[in-house]
Amino acid sequence: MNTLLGIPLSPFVRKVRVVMAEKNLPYDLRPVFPGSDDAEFRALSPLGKIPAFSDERIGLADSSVICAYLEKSHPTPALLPADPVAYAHALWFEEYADTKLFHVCTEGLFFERIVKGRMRGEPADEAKVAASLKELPAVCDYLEQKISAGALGGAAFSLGELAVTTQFVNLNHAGEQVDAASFPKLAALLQKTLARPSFQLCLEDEKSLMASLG
Ligand SMILES: N[C@@H](CCC(=O)N[C@@H](CS)C(=O)NCC(=O)O)C(=O)O
Repeated sequence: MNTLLGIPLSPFVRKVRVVMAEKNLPYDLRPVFPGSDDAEFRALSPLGKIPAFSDERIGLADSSVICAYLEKSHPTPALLPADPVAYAHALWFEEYADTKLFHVCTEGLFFERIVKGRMRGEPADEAKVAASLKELPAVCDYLEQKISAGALGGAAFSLGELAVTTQFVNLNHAGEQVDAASFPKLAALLQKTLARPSFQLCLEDEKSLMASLG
């Protein structure tokens, strides 16, 4: 049985959940917070980061490693294209999302406003929030250009679009939206991706979680 350890509001946990939904793989979701000292979690994730994953063959940490494993072990439908250029683009946008978008959308906005502000009742670091909001247009502009160039948002849905979109979900949870007037292609890509049943399943769960935070 596939077991995923983590909490649904994490963009990296969502990334793996969407991959498993796209590939129609059943799994148990075990709620584990980042940094938990749960022994089974620590054995799978020595860095203490979520998600962690196990099945009957292997235990793993890191969403990119887990997604790569799922792609090899369950190749259909493919989320990494066969064409070398499209393959490299998908991997690059996964990397860009996991680093730059994570920094702006999740660490800078979601963590400050939701994790600190609403879950922990601590004041948000407003300087960090302001710096992330300042960085956001340049990040959106970069993605808009890449969509125009055909590197992102092509006909076949890939891990690239998936990884980008999961970070923007955290931006939305933090009360911000992509400016559709300035970045119409990016806004359309996100809207199309979020409408997929795989994302909708996650968003349904997350709606009640966000509402429970008050
Ligand atoms: N590269 C990792 C990043 C995972 C990650 O940073 N997860 C966050 C939660 S969204 C975490 O567990 N943070 C705890 C920490 O950094 O100690 C992945 O793709 O899974």
